[in-house]
Amino acid sequence: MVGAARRALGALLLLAACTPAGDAPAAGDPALASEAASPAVRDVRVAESVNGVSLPVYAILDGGSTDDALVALRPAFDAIGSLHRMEQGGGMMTMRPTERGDVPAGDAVELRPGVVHGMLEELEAVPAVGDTLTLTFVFASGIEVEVRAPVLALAEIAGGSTHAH
Ligand SMILES: [Cu+2]
Repeated sequence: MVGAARRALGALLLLAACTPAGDAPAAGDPALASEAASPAVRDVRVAESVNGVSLPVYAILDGGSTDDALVALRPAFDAIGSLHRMEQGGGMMTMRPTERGDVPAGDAVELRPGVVHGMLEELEAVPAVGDTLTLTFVFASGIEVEVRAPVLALAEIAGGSTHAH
């Protein structure tokens, strides 16, 4: 029953996340983009690894004055950063790498498991709770935002949804 409820919740979250996406226009003229208020990154948190292999990245992305998209997550340490998205397929929610997470102008987008989220994999050393990681969020417009993010216990992260690959 718990599993079914969790899957149903996942489907709702997916719908909520997909509704505003639509056709995001490609990044415009760089000259215009430089005048626009850039997207901002806040509240970045990394969850402890539950499988000893990967760590999901949570954040809130505030859209700037033009539509943009998160296209990469670059760790400042020896690891691979990627973006993941939940997809409905054959009655199951599955996790897939994705190229981008849309960040519409003036909108706040939450990155977390269940919807689009970041993932750190192939780490030389798996960070522990209490560590601080430096990550760069790369946007389609070319804007890069470097942040320092704490590694938190799952219980400390809102929702506390477990996430294993
Ligand atoms: Cu994932």
